[in-house]
Amino acid sequence: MRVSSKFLLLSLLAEVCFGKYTPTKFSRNDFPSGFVFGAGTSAYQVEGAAAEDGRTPSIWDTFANSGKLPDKSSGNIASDEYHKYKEDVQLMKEMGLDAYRFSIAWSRLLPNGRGAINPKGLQYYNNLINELISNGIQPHVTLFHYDIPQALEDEYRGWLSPKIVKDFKEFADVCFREFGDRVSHWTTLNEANIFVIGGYDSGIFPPKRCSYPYGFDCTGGNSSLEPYMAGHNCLLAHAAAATLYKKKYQAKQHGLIGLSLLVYWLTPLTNSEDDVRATQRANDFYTGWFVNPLVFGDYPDTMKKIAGPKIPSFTKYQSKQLMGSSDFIGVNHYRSMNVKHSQNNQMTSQRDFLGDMFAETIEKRDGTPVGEFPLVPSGMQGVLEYFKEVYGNPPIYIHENGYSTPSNETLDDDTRRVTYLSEYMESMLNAIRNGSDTRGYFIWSFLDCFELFNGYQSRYGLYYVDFKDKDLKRYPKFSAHWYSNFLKGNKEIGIVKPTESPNSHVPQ
Ligand code: IFM
Repeated sequence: MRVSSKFLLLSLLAEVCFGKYTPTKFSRNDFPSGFVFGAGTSAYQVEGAAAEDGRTPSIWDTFANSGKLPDKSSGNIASDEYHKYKEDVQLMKEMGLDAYRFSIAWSRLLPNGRGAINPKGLQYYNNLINELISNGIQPHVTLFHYDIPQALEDEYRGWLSPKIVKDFKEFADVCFREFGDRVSHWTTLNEANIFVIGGYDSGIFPPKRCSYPYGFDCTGGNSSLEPYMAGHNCLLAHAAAATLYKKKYQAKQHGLIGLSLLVYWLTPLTNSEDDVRATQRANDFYTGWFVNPLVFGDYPDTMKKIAGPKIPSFTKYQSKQLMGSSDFIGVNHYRSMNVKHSQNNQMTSQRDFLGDMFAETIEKRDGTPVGEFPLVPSGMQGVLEYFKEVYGNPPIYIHENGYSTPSNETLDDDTRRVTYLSEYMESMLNAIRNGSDTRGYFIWSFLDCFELFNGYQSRYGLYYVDFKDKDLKRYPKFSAHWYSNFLKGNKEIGIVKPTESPNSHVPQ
């Protein structure tokens, strides 16, 4: 049975009237003027059409098509946004989004990683951007989201080679030149820190490089060394692209450019000096690794001391280039961790990147039952205030924040997502009221899509996608209605407290 949006809205209103929910304590008018609310996706996770119109594989295609994910799925079809972008933009418009955050598939635009532009790829992104603009939605574009062209991985091992800097800059140049007249916000790399740790230390992400015992089923690699090399090249590639944008395009295109990271809120497990120090180290290794070079021009001292010669150094020129390279930091925040000091007696050269941290992280759940996505809203305020205090309050966009439910989710499971989102947004508002320069918030994800860890086994979307339906029909979840009401300034229907859920189901 397909349940209409009207039905959902009515049940939602009924819940409010009969007192099952309490109204949200804030409305969008409480946010600074110009604050941007949106939702996001990434190319490989939604586009599909993986082998269509001249696109070539990226490392993510290779990773997914090796059949290693729990459900043996891939993004070959995904949510088919390549063909359904017009429909999706209409849904965004109905929802009232200010902005859509999406990424450009490098290998769709430049199938060889460099050189000839694929005209069909160019056409697709022009169409998507034009459709967004003509519906009043700002495009916030990411250049790299886990999907380097396989051609460059094969040629020189992608992010491990300094050659990537020139190729990334060339790809960025094409994007700025072709799309920059309509794009207000560019992000060079998505979650650079976690992409590198997952891809080159534990090997759980593409390109699956790691060394035993830090990862298994590795495609080759060295977990002690490669994360530092790949991270360094990511920073230099970001700096090269951002400098190009600032010199050649920014004055006429008036956009902004930044880099995004996944940021945990880290707190010591106990008050012991050991745990407090371990927390600072963990912050430096996870976040400072990228943010210190962007703000202060160099890696954190802790990292340099512990990693010694494993961590490359910047020239004076590189350091200067990095410092001016980001107009904003994109923060992807989902989870909070307690940190415990851990002793590691291995020699530096044998320890992996995570071992160099001398810290163990333990997920904080604040009472959320195991099996459910943890709800620790104070983490959002914690992260934003950390940036304010440690990094001099740089402009921040929350690029991702969202709630995952299992794949057998029905629309009526969605009250927990609404609780999560509203409480994290309230926490963000508290940080803004305390002076944080946070300028935008994007829910991950706009619609259900192919997930990094587990294919279609979990769902983050505001829109439910029926992956069993050949048309991949989209259905608004309860959270889609909730967000839409919030965006339209309707305070009363901003639901906070979950009790029972509306009894609507989509076909399974
Ligand atoms: O789906 C991912 C996204 O690609 C990167 N950030 C985390 C999301 C949820 O796991």
